[in-house]
Amino acid sequence: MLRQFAVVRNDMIRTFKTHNIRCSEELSGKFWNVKLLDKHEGADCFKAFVPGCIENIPGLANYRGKIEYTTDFTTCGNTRIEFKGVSHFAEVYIDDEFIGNHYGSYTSFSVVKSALTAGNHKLKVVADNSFGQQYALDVPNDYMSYGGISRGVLVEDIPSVYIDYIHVTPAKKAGKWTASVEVKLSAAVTGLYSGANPCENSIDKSGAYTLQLEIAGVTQSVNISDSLIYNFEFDFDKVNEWNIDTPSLYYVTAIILADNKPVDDLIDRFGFREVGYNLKNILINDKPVRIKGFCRHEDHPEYGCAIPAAEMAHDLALMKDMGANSVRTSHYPNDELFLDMCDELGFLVWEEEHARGHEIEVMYNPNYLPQSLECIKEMIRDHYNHPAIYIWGIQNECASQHEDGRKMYEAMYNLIASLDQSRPYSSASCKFFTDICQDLEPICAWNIYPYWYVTDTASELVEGLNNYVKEKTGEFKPFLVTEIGAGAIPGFRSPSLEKWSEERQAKILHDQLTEVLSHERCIGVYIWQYCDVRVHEEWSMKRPRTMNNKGIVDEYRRPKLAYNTVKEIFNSF
Ligand code: ADA
Repeated sequence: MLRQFAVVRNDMIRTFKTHNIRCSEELSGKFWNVKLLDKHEGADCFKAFVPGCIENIPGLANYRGKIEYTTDFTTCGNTRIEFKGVSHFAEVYIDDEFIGNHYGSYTSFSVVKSALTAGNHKLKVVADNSFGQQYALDVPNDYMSYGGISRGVLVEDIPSVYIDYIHVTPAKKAGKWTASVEVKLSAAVTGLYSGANPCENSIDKSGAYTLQLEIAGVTQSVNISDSLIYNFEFDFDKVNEWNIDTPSLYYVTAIILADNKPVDDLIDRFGFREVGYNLKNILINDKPVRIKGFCRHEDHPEYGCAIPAAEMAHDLALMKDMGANSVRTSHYPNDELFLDMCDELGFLVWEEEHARGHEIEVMYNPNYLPQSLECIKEMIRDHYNHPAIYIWGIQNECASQHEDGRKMYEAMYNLIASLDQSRPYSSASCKFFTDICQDLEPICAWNIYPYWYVTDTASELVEGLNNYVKEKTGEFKPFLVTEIGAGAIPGFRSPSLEKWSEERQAKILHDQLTEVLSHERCIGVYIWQYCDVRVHEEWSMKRPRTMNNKGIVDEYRRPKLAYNTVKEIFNSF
């Protein structure tokens, strides 16, 4: 039995309503009860706002261990609870019954509990941000691995058969736009659903179920059988394309009707755009775009990785003010709310799965490849429809020089190619002249730091690495600089341009960006990085303030001298 009305309040989880029929409420956006389960100073139990990071609770900046969150919710029967991100391991209980667990801070998972009695029930989540072999992707790193329910939470009433996701693949054929749509259904069976455990329960065919799909005023229907996947093909006479200057968006709505009565729905959003590339540009609907972007961590001194919507919008405003047209989600899938904003602004996204700087010893952890593949599955399942995402990235600066590393890269690329044929993929490499994975990827990407880490000029590095790729693969390939930059301690001023001064950073960025964007075989550049971010103590001897200080703005988004330098250069190319 479903509630007679759809309560939809998820305004801080997506920038648009995802249901008109399914009763879906935000469980985040309020205080939950918290109990610390590992050693710490101060109180054991208190209330904490969700979403949030435990490290932003006074006195808990360095908490490592388990955190028990509890809250209650009301339902009428089959209940689905979706978590957009729990850092970085979650065990989920409903009325103290263990439902399942999930590893991975940056991708969503859901739990279903069927046939709950109408009324109030208890939800318990035990989050864990400790390090260990069982959490292969999280190590003390050059960014902060936070703890807590760091993204939104939704509670929903679902019927016995519900809509799991909708994937829309737009394509231009003979000058006309088409859309191939895949809708996946699932049965409301108790369990935890994730990349490794997708909702693949057989659905009950009793009753006349129909699946109705509507895009841009065109509607198609199909009878539901025992299949979980339904494919539709649409042709359109005239639509508005999604481009970076005119980012037109369309909704797609799927509805399940039982005996002609709507019992479930899902609304998602997409844009009519195709991604291409050549040796000079990324092509969006055949229009050339030179990438001018920033690498951005989800990090803020007051919010940790649980960045509120207003700050996400402010970050995008500053990046656009500096003349950027793209952001790289270094080094993990981002909050879907941020991606919605990028879609609406026409701000291109290189989105990447969770990995930074792992050598082969870390990659040999038996959990590493399975957990990386699961992150990729969940990233693409959740973010497939975002037109702003033009490329999927993997394995930032991991062991791409090693034969066993190559095997894992190949497995990840094969998975991406099986899930999404509409986008290219790549990996940001620092293995200069030793990388053996460049033949696996359609676009080659390099992290270079001329005038900061190395004395080579930017031109020499771009020329040399282009030639290396040609030598290894037999051809020049589209070449993207995925990181370039220098450090500056905010407020350290030095007329003699001492290293770590703001003047020195501005000078280095000027030279780096001018040379890279002047090179004919470079399709674009991402500055490392947008803002200063907190790093782990283990990095503090190389990171003054225990921060990565290569931001063009500091951690409070206050501009450094390089801000105007970047603005001048980005706006002159
Ligand atoms: C690498 C890495 C970044 C950051 C950067 C730096 O390129 O990909 O995450 O650590 O170095 O600041 O040195």
